Amino acid sequence: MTPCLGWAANSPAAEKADYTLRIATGLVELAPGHVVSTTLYNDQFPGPLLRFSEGKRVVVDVYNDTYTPELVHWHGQMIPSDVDGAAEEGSPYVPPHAMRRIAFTPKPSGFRFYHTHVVAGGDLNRGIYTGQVGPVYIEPKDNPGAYDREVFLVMKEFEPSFSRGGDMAMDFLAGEPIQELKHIGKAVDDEAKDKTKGFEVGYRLFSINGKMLGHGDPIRVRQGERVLFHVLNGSAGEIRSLALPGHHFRIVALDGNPVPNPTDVPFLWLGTAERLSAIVEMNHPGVWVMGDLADDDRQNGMGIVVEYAGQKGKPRWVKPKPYRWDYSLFGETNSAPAAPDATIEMTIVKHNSALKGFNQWTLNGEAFSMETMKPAFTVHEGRRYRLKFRNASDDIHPLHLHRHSFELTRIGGKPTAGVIKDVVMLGGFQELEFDFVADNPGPTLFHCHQQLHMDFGFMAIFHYA
Ligand SMILES: [Cu+2]
Repeated sequence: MTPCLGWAANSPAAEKADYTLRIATGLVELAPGHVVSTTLYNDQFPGPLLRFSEGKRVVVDVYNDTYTPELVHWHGQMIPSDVDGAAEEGSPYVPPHAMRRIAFTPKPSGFRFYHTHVVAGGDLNRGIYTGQVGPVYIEPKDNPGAYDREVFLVMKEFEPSFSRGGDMAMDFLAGEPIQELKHIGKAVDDEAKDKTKGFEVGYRLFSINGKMLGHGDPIRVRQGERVLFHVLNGSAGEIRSLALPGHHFRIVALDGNPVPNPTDVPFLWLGTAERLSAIVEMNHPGVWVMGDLADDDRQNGMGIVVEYAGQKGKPRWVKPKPYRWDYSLFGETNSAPAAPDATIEMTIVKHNSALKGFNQWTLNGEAFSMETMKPAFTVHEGRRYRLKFRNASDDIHPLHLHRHSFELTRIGGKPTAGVIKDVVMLGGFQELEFDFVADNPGPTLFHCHQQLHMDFGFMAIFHYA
């Protein structure tokens, strides 16, 4: 018999909760002239940093003080479906003005996070458009600790609105577009009745740890210090970059999982919901803007000041030279991944403006239906599956698999091994392959983490036979 690790109840049991999360509307003072009203965890943004210990069971009471049902998803953890926090997997909602107690055994160790998992659709006051995002750190059983201290950074936009067309960076991923995928995309565009592009979401205000650039405390460092940054892209749909002029980032973990080949990069790229852990050796004294490469976004708040001890003056920004973000850099150089037992192919297609001005997304010709929640794929426990994604759209998709980690096996046209993640960016008109082992029975959601994509078709359920 499988031990039951997760359980849920509507009334508090005799046991005391280890953590309490309270979902309610509140204010975030991003800067003195910019106080936003949104839904928060424990009246703060980001939500409190929850430090769990790997393998030590936790009890969390989730209070919902709003008027709508909510869900807290434990992103990147291998826990049962009923506590994972996705309605599509059968997790119960936390009803309005009610409490739900959940318990689970956190794993694996590393940098994870929690966030709401409700459908926002066209409502920009729902889902991850709100402030319902918080970091989780699961302490490993043993910690190598080759750094002096840790700093957690949550990158997040506020004040969303719809527009036609976006301005997101699209050409920074390694690999080239595939002609056949371009042809599929073009054929779909040509057949569409509506030729206009669907809505995209833009933002007015940007922040790191809930403060616009220049308005929070600077990160104060000393020369020679090694700082381990844990960076989370807590956006509902934006891709973020982060540079610290004159410094390199040594990538040590992706989505909380140590990489086989820690490598220096000039700056970071993070798709929606991705996490990066990187060590920066503070060897270039000054007062610096650590910020996003997108000038508008940085000027509207997406940055934080790094100040060396004894240094004064206006924070300086220097735009770094562009380079291609290549996940395979961090992978094994001399070994191949294990062979899969089966391969599942998914072709991703965008139907411009097909749903009242919103783009509709299909996987192998089918848009996910919230009404039927029909599982799309069946897996057998213990088997290894290779998922092959073919993106017939020009958008970058941060692909996310719940309750399992996956190993990248091919990306940007290159084979790789050993990079373990739970979100990965798939480039426009590109292909990508990852493997996962079906080792956590229960309904398992797969979706694009771009809220606008997942809400309009880009989801599927894996069901264990
Ligand atoms: Cu997407």
